[in-house]
Parts: sequence; C-alpha cells; structure tokens
Amino acid sequence: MNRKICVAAAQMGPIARAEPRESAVARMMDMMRESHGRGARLVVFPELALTTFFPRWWMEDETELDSFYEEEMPGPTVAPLFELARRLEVGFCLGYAEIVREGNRKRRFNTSILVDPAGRVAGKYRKVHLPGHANHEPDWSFQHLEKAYFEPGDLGFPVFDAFDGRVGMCICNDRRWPETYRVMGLQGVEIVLLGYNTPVHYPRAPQLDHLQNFHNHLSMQAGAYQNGTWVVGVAKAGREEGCDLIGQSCIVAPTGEIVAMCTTLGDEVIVADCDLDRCSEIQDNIFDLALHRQPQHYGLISATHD
Ligand code: CDV
Repeated sequence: MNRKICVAAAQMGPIARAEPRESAVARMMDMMRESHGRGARLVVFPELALTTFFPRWWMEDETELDSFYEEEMPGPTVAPLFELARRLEVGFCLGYAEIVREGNRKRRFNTSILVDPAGRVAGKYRKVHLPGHANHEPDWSFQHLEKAYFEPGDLGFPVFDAFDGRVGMCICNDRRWPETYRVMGLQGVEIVLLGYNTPVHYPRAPQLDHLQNFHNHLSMQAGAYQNGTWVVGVAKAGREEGCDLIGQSCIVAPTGEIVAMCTTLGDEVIVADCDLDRCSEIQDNIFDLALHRQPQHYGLISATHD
C-alpha cells in the first residue's frame, strides 16, 4: 500500500481583533480550496485560528473573554469549513479556544482537532505546555496570558490512526519540548501537526529575539529527526494588532530536512508529498527505540519538581 499523503500547511496572516470569525473561516475555506486544487488530502491550520491571539490583552470582563472561545465544534460559524472539507474529501487540523462547562465551572483549553475527510472529528488535543504568565504585566508592550486564560491540557499526547498512518498533534510552545515528540514517538507517530503564534519579541529575554525563526525550525527539525516523524508546523504570522509574529511555516521530513516553507507573512499555502513509509528509515535504524533506548537512565525526565 502506498502511504504517500499530500499535506498542505495553510499559514494565516494576521487576524484583527475586530475581524469576525466568518471572515477568518472564509480565508480558511479559500486556502482549503487551493490546497485541494494542489492535491492535498490534509490541511493544517494555525493555533487559535478563528480569532486574533487574544491572550495578548488583559481582560477583566468575563463576557468579553468568553467571546473568543467555542462552546461547540463546529458551531454555526465554523460549520461551512466542515461542509467544504466533506465535499472536497479533505481532512484538516484546526486550532481554537475551547470552553467546557462542568456544572457552574467553565474549563478553558487551547485545543486542536483532527477532522477526517468525512467531516468527523477523528482526534482532539489540548495544549499541555502553556507559556507566558497569569498576572497582568502592564510594563510590557503586550501580554501573554495563556496561563490565565487556559488550563493545561488533560488529554496527554494521544496518537490517532488516520490517513493510513499514525497522526499526533501539539500546539505552539509544545513544539519546543523534546518530551512532546518523544511521548508521541513512543506511540509510533508518523506525522505531527501543529500550529503556532510566536511573537518576534519575547519580553522576558529580548536578547534572543533575533533567534526566533532559528529556534522555531531547530525545535521542529530536531523533534522530527529524533523520532523519525514528519512534522507540519503552521504559523499565524505577520503584524497582528501591533505585535509581530514569525512565519516560516514548514513541512519537515523524518530526516529533519525542511521540504517546504512559506516565504511570506500572510495567508499562504505550501504542500508536500509526505511518504509515511519514510518514517521507518529512522524508526527502524538509528532511532529504533525498542532496540536502543535506555529508559532506566531517564527517570529524572518524568520526575516531578518542586
Ligand atoms: N503561542 C505560544 O505558545 N507562543 C510561545 C511564545 C510565547 C514563546 C511559543 O513558544 O512560540
């Protein structure tokens, strides 16, 4: 069986705070049509793709905060994207802010879903590594309040049987952590789908700002190679509400090589034929985990810290 799948990374340019979801969904539908026209069977969209990156603002009004979250997926605004996918028979991966009501309690997650070509949700992931801070930092030019607006994901790093392969997801900051890829690698992952919103400026360590693009690719290429998996990393890019976000969305082969990369900071589709059988070149050789791993020496990796 041929396990070559044409995958599209659908990078998005900025989404203004006032831009309605309908507009963001229309942009995604345009890119889904283009991806399909270029042969893609799977389209990957960014983190929090339906709205602006709202954790950059301190919000005390809960109604305002809630307006950035989805209570149902798909709700009426996002349903046309699912319908188009079904009609074109393409799957997709979509990042969004999720609210779950448990009695009087609202639980908030930074979530992504994998949707199969029949328009069914085939997998869900909730972001584990939440960057930023929980308190208002008025001296900084913008906030990064993921620690205030989300709780850490409670689903672990699941891997799903889909698209004739083993598919995993993670979200933005997760891509910088080797454990993210390894936990999926141990489940035989063959393609990791992820979206990101990465500001060029990091207020806590601005001396590293010029390395943002380098660290983006470094993390994904290392994660791909060390686990013998394809990685598809998709940005929301460009100047969003005065905050510059990096682009360079890319598709990385299991060898760690970048095989396609966006060259703009706007809405842009790139595609690559991802042969899932190529994963075994790495997984059965240099990183044959069953043969070469020495977990008795790795205890500290999962030990808790104070
Ligand atoms: N959305 C993110 O998770 N952004 C972080 C930034 C804040 C460092 C990232 O790791 O790209």
